[in-house]
Amino acid sequence: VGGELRFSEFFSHGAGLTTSLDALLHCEHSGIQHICVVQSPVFGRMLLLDGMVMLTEWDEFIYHEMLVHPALFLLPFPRKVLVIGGGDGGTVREVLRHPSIEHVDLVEIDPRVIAVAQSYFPTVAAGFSDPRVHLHHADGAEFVRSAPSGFYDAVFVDSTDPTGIAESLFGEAFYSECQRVLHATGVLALQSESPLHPVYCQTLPRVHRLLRPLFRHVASYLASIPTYPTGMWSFTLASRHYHPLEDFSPTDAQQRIERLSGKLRYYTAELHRAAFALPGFVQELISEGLAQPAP
Ligand code: AG3
Repeated sequence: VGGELRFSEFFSHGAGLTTSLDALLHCEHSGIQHICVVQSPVFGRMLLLDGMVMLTEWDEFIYHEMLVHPALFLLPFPRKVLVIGGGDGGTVREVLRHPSIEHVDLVEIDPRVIAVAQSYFPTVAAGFSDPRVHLHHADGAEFVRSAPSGFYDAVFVDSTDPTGIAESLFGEAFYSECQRVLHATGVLALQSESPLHPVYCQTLPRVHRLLRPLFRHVASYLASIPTYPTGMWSFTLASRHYHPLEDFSPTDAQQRIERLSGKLRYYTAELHRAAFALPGFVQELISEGLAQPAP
């Protein structure tokens, strides 16, 4: 329609997400990637990196709560956390809700993402001013290589898709460094793309193949994130010590949820268990991937 602003992200052959836009608020090339902020009538402000939706004001709570809380409620007393990527601050915001947290390292390769999030998404980037948070402008894969062994209780990988700058964050060497920097009872949680995506559905089985030799327990769970490609999103949790369901106490989690700072909108103690129940095709995707020889 004449002059109307629109945004689309296609995951395949013209299939994907489209919205009209009220405004284009910010656009730049940071030297690493295109960073844009647009305003949509339903999704609110949207953060786009190279034309891909990283978050929207409307549904970011789902992604950030589900990346963080299944792992942190599995740990009885999480204190030290590493976040790789996540320059918008949403993951850090969720981590800081837990009163036991003492130290958070955030490693973001593109400082412009942090700056743009601070100006346009103040409620998402809220945690950056907290004294427990330490920002590092570095490549995540390089940062973990030089981090001390056994230091972190939890590591979160809040990456973009497994291509370009984020590719190393889906590799064997990176995962083995993540395991090394984690305490023996620590937990790794990462976003593992959509099991319905025509190309990136292979990320989930690949992640299992790479993590199984490193961690005793590896399990994935799902959440619906309507503004991400296909709307169905997977996360994967790995630990040498804790089983994501057998070692999870819903009554303990419920008591801790009541003591969190702020109110959760998606994650509940019941949902923790429910999210790990995988549809048949996702179970098959993972087990077929495990049957294949390592790439
Ligand atoms: N991490 C990006 C998820 C991948 C979305 N992919 C896409 N739109 N093609 C989100 C960062 C939020 N902290």
